[in-house]
Amino acid sequence: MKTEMLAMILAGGQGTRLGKLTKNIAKPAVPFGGRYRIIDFTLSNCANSGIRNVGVVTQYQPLTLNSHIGNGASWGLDRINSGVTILQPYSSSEGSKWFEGTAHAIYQNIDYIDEMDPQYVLILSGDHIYKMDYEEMLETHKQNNASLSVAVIEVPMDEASRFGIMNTDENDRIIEFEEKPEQPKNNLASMGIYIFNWGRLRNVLMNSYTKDGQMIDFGKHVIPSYLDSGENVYAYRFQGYWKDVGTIDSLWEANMEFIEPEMDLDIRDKSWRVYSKNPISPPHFLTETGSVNDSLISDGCYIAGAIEHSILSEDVQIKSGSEVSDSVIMSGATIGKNVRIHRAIIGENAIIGDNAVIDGSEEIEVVGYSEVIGVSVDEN
Ligand code: ADQ
Ligand code: ADP
Repeated sequence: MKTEMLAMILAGGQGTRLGKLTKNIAKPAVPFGGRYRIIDFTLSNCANSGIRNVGVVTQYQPLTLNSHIGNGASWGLDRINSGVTILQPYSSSEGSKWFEGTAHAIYQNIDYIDEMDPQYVLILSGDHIYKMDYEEMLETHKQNNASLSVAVIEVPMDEASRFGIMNTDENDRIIEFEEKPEQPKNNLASMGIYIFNWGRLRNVLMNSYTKDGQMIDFGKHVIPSYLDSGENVYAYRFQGYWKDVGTIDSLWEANMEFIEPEMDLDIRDKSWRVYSKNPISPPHFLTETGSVNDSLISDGCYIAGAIEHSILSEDVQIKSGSEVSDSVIMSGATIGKNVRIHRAIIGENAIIGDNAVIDGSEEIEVVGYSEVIGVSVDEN
C-alpha cells in the first residue's frame, strides 16, 4: 500500500517537568482546555491536513493515551487501510528495547513505515498546542527540493535555550543548527516538526544502527549529520499560535490564553476543527448561588460557587461559597465549600476539602490526579 506522506507522532516522552501531572499518564494525554487532551491538536491537524496514515509512537505510561485514541474514530482516522496505529515498544529476537530517543524511536518502527511505503515521513511531537496545515509544509518541501524541512518559529530570546536554534541563509536554507544551546545566537527555533524524504532517512538510520547506533535524537544527531553531509535542509516558517506545553508554567499559561476569545488559535473556526473524544455528560448546571465569568465550562459540571477566568473540564463540582480564579480544574474534581483556589491546576478526580486555600500567587500550584486535600466534603 502506498501513501505519499505518513505522519509519526512521538508521544513517548516522560515529561518529567510536568511533575505530578505526568506521574501516571504520558504528557500527550494530559488534559487541556477543558475538553481536550494535548495530543488532540496534533491529531486534528493530521485529519484537517488530509493525512490518512498516522503512527503514534508511545512508550511511557501509554494506558490513558491508548484508550483516548481508541480506533481514531474521533478524528475520522478509522478507515479501512488507513487511520491511526498505536506503536509500542516490542520485543525482538535481540531482546526488548526502549526507544532511546526520537530518531531511535523511528528506527525501531521501520517495519511499520516500510509497510506504508511513504515517500515522505512527517515527524510530529505529541505535546504542542497549535493548528498547522502540514500539506502546505509538504508543498514548500517539494518546491525547495529539500531532503529535510524543519518547521520553525521565532521565540522570545530568553526561552531560546529550550529549543533547537538555527541560522538560515536568505532562502531559508539552514546553515547552522544547535540543539538547546546554552548561549543561543538567535531566536529562530525548531518546532520539532520535520518532513524527511523517507528513502534518505531510512538509509541514514539503517547505516547508523548497523554500526554504532549514534543517531539517537533528531535534534542532537540527525539534523547535524544532514548539515555535515551537505543535504538540502530547509526551514519552513510557521506563522500563528504555537506552544510547547512541557512545563507547568507553559501549560497553565497556554490554558489561560485558551480562554481569550480573540486568541490566534481560533477554536471556533469551523473550517479547522479540533476534535476530541466526547465523554457525553449532561449539560452543566449553575445553581442560584453559582456564578461564572470569562471562563470555559464543560458538560456535566455543577457550580454553586464563583468561577472567574478559569477552565472547568467535564463533571467538576464546585460547592457553595467557593471561589475559583485563574485556574484549570480537570475532569471529575470535587471542590468543597468555602474553598479558595487561585492560579492552580487541579488534577482529574482530585478532592479539595471544605475551607481549603490553594493559592498559586507566587508559583502555580498543582494538585495531582485523585489527590485529596484537607477533609470532609459536605454532601450538599
Ligand atoms: P524536545 O521536545 O525537548 O525538543 P524530546 O524530548 O526529544 O525533544 O521530545 C520530542 C517529542 O518526542 C516529545 O513529544 C516526546 O514526548 C517524544 N519522545 C521523546 N522521546 C521519545 C521516545 N523515546 N519515544 C517516543 N517518543 C518520544 C524537540 C527538538 C528541539 C525543538 C523542540 C520543540 O529536539 O530541537 O526545538 O522539540 O518543542
Ligand atoms: P521533559 O519534560 O523531562 O523534558 P520529555 O518528554 O521531553 O520530558 O523527555 C525527556 C527525555 O527523556 C527525552 O529525551 C526522552 O527521550 C527521554 N525519555 C522519556 N521517556 C523515556 C523512557 N521511558 N525511557 C527512556 N528515555 C525516556
